[in-house]
Amino acid sequence: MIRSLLAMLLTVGACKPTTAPPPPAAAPVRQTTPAPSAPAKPAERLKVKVLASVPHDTKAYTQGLVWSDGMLYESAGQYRQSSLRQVDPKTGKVLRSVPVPQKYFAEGLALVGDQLIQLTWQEGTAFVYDLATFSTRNELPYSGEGWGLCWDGKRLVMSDGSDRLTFRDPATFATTGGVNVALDGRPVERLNELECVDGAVYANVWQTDEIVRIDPGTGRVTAVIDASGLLNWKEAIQAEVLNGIAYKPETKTFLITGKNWPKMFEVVFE
Ligand SMILES: [Ca+2]
Repeated sequence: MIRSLLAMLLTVGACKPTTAPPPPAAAPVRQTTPAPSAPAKPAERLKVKVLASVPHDTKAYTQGLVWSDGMLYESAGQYRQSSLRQVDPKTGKVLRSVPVPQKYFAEGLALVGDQLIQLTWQEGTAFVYDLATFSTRNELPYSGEGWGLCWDGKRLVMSDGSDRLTFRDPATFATTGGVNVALDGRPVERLNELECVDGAVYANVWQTDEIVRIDPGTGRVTAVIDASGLLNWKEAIQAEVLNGIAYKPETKTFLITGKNWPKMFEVVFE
């Protein structure tokens, strides 16, 4: 029995090919270590194309600008002059204005549902207003400076004058994350007024005529928009810096202005 089994195994063994089968055609060499990351695509360089202009209150030291349902909402700064305004975008006329208490310097503005949230510069207080009545509903504390604010549908995005964007819960104002902003690897400081648009964040860069478009997932600046030359020299003498971006989803256009500017501009970036 054992002998016959052995004989059978030997026979099977003898049937095996004596040489190994040829290797399959050589497969392309796969890198086992990650390739060096490709250099990030350089930021786009865009310009502003003006479609229309309307008057803007030169008394408004614009710190926040928001579009909603055919109306503009504006936060104006400076101590003893700060206010929350509703502005007719067709005429620039201020339809409503409520003063902010004198000890506060109002800053960025965002609309969350039926509430407007207004930052203050160094006072660590965000005012929450009822959109319909402009009455103050709440005050939310935070630490650090307040500059720009926008709402991306899920979270507030806030700037503080540095290269940092902080994400916040709209109900509690608690920090939920953040990102540092860089253009071609270099930090972009002095991020000011913000606008959240389709997953991107647009930011004025304080004391420049530039607006940057930021990927808030990585902090990378994906576009630099040159918004210089909007005012003529006579207008520019009286005006402070460019600040204020609002997006009109109906027309996919932007409204931009500046602190104490005599005009607002409806524009596209291209
Ligand atoms: Ca804005």
